[in-house]
Amino acid sequence: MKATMLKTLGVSAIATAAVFAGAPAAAEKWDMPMAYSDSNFHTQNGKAFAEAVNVATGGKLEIVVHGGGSLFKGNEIKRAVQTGQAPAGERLLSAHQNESAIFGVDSIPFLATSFEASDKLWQAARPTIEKTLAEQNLVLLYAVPWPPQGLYFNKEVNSTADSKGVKFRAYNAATARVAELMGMLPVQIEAAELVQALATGVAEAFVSSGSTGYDRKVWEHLSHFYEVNAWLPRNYVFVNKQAWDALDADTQNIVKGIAMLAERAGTTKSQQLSGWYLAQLAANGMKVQPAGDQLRGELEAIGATMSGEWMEAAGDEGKAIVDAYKAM
Ligand code: PCA
Repeated sequence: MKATMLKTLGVSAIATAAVFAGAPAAAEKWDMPMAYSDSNFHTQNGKAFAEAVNVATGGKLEIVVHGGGSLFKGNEIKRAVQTGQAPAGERLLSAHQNESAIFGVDSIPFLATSFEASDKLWQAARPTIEKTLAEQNLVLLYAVPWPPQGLYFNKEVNSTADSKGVKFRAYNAATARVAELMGMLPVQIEAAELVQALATGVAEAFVSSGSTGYDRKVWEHLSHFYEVNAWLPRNYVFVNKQAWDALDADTQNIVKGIAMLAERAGTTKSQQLSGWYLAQLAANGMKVQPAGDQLRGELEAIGATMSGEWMEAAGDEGKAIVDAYKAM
């Protein structure tokens, strides 16, 4: 880390000096679509990352963030980057669980339920995720966890008997499965469309962090948030392989160094804001509380079922990640 940072700083000083000396910099511009709103902390962190790259490369690589699904919608971003329509992008990692179970490693209920555990799980999973993405023409830069996931409802829910038949907004295969196992009716909806879905009754409940509830002001439609701390899913930032290979080695080193800092900075921010988001939900009239014993017990049973299903789907690679994580 230290050596990389020194190298990064050294390279950045040289790059800046070259610009001031009027050396021609072959400028590269990367559009970077992101799915979540401009005010969201992931998007803010992505913008800080882009800005740092712009500065450190002396404008040689300019990254321009497009938040809120404005350039490509959340569910289009990965394909756009794979095919080179966008050189870089950010997406919820577990949204690709239907392509490969490995991508869902961060959405196994109750496997890693704190920031510390999430860091360890990511450390254990990262090489495999990196390899899987490389097979898909993608280079992984960094990943940042959302705060822990809990349940949003428009009524008091003390057990799965209370949630039967509820229309539930899912953001990946795991959240759709949670809904099914709770007797609810899952529908896949991007955060960008969440408010509309709640307003029109397409969805009446969902699972997410306090962050998304706050960003989308869901207190206008929902009344209860149950803290479950079920998992901490990650957003990840990635680059098209050809776009990456077109950068010179110095620029690649700068980007990698700043990506490491962005991963740390984003994770710290997520943790710092975690309690604040819940306080905001409460301040805006929501009842924020831990899931009751009955509901909690039922969710843990659902979690055990889903862990088994994931282990089976992810095979030896998945088992190796979970073993490595548990040994940490
Ligand atoms: N917010 C994202 C994913 C996880 C989270 O906390 C969402 O609801 O889309």
